[in-house]
Amino acid sequence: MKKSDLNKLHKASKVIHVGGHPDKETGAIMPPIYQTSTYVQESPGIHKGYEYTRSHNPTRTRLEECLASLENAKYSVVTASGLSAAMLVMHALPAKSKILCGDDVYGGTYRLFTTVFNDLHDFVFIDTTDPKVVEAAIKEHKPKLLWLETPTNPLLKITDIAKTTKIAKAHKTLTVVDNTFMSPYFQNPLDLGADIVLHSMTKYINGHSDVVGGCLMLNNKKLYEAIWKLQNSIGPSQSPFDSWLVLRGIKTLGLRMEAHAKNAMKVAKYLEAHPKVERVVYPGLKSHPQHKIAKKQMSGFGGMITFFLKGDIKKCNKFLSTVNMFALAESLGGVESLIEHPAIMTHASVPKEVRESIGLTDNLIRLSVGIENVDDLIADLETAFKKV
Ligand code: P1T
Repeated sequence: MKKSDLNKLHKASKVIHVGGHPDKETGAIMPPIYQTSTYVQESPGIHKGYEYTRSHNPTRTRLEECLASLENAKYSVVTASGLSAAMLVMHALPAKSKILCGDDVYGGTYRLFTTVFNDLHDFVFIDTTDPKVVEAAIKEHKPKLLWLETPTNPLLKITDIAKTTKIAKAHKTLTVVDNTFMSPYFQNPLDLGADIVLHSMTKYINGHSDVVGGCLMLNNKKLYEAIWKLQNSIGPSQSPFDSWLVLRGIKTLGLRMEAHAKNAMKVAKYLEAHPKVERVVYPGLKSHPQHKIAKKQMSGFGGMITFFLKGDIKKCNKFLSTVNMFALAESLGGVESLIEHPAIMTHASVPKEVRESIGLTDNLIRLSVGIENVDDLIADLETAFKKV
């Protein structure tokens, strides 16, 4: 198929056909893993577009094409992890840039910004769910960049991407959206005005908890070239085998996301009705403070649920070590269900007083609802509730 025709396909077809063309040399329907570090040149500088795998690799190129088409982007850079994708964005900014960042982001992102890049840039953390707060902060700080995670990890707060990027654009502030929790299947921030979309491919995009990877998608050629040069100079490129695994995993993205969302809605409703639960946060519930915005900018509500157990950290520990089918582990977005305690696990690098100021308390439990039979998942939670 022609590239222009491929881009017109629905997402469920794009994940299979963009970057999924048969191998030209052999007709192999599955992409070869170009497990090579270098490429033979005809004469110095004359080659087939590939010189060295840190710079480019044909297996990774296929994945980049697929991802770009899913986010309606012209360009895509596939990296060795979600955090190395974030690192490239940080290096692409002039030193001493002011950066406004959402106050609830993945703990590793918070650690990257407040430790590794703290001397290079100047970070201000704000609640991005209120456009008025964003506008006031942009006017006060005149930032180069606004960093949004929506929904956030782990509080699932939602920022109105269209409204917020409009404000940022009016002040010449670039916006990055970490779209990991929605995957490109349920949300496309570039269409809503964002300049860069970031994903941890470790999560839904790969979907099988067997790869660490990240990616950036964007439409600005100059910015893309700057980011690609950084990737080539610093070296956090994804290995051909890992790119191949993601190409394999991404084929079922649509099916998986629909199943995650369907299960999560049932689990969220079950939790909301449970007497031992203080509060449930799921974008699909009417009780979610930004449910209307979620409906407007997302085509599904995803598979992540956060809930507050009635009781203290001891009760949480008991609950977390009693569940069986929900595996107690960091990460999310795989076919299997996971459960974790952000204060002790994924967000331990966020100081306790900062966690508590944003409502990330010790009785908060995060679920990544998998695609198993939902009755089995609910039965597992019920057994654990009976023990606390
Ligand atoms: O783990 P890595 O591929 O480097 O991605 C980092 C990252 C970036 N953005 C978001 C929203 C994330 O959730 C993550 C990684 N998160 C976990 C490992 C976790 O359990 O929340």
